[in-house]
Amino acid sequence: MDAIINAPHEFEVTPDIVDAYARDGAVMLEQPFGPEWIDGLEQAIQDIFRRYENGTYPGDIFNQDGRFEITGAIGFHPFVRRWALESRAAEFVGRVIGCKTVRLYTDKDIAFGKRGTTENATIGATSFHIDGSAWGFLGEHIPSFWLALSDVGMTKGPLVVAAGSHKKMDRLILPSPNNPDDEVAEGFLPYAAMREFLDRHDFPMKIFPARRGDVVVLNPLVVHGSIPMREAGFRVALSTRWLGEDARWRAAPIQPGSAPYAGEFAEGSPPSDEFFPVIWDSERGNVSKLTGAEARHTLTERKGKMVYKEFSRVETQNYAKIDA
Ligand SMILES: O=C(O)CCC(=O)C(=O)O
Repeated sequence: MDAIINAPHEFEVTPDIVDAYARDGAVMLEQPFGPEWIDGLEQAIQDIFRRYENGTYPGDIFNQDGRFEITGAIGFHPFVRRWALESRAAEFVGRVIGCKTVRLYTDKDIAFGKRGTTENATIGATSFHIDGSAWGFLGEHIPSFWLALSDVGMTKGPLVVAAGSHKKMDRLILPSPNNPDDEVAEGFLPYAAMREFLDRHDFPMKIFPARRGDVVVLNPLVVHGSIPMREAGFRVALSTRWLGEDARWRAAPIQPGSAPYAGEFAEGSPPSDEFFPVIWDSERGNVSKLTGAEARHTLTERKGKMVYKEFSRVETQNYAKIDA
């Protein structure tokens, strides 16, 4: 069955894609998966949402102001897990970021959904942020692999990226739910620095309207967010996180992203095989079955209530021209 799902689709990561990722910190892969994967993933996300609504989802879902976030779908749903471990996702990651070994950043997947209504369609935008400051690892090889599971056109909350911002991010700007009164660990800046950073550099803003099945790969240091929904309806994208070769554990006192493993690894150590099994390597291809990756998925971190408050927001629409 894997062969059937993977076979008819011959997507290849070209040198242009690799160059655009290195230059902009984000690149689109157009339709890299066969339709069976996309249909199955969309179905799985709908299943999860239904179970959440009827009270049988074992985790929790952030669901507020027309926006929902399903975390841990890989741990919960066999089809999503199968896609993560057996599709070409890990290979595409490795080829885009230039790594020979790719591991799953276990438990860090989030499906970002927005639901606009006719009364108030202008909702649900993701404020500008970088992903890297929320992770328990430091490194450039910790990309997000954002896969549209509905059309995410210009009016349906597309991603927007400050192109090239990853190259200027010498200290990591903390995410907006970080309390500004908390002490800021060495090497980080409070979220308040985001606006000043964007104003100082005046990066070109690149919007990625996507068709269902398109992927955007994001560097962990690139500033990105999404435009508000401007049309009633629904959009959803599954963002999975991966680890390449330079990721090193940092036991820094950092916010939610570094849990639940905090304290379990030595500062500076590479991802352990037990928690973050190798999914793909360039010589053997997909090795998830050999590395026991199937066994290593939990909803441990995600069992708690999913609530968060943003202390301040840098709104994407103040920087990206969306009327064109
Ligand atoms: O889809 C969105 O609105 C946000 C996605 C995002 O920030 C991510 O994948 O890291």
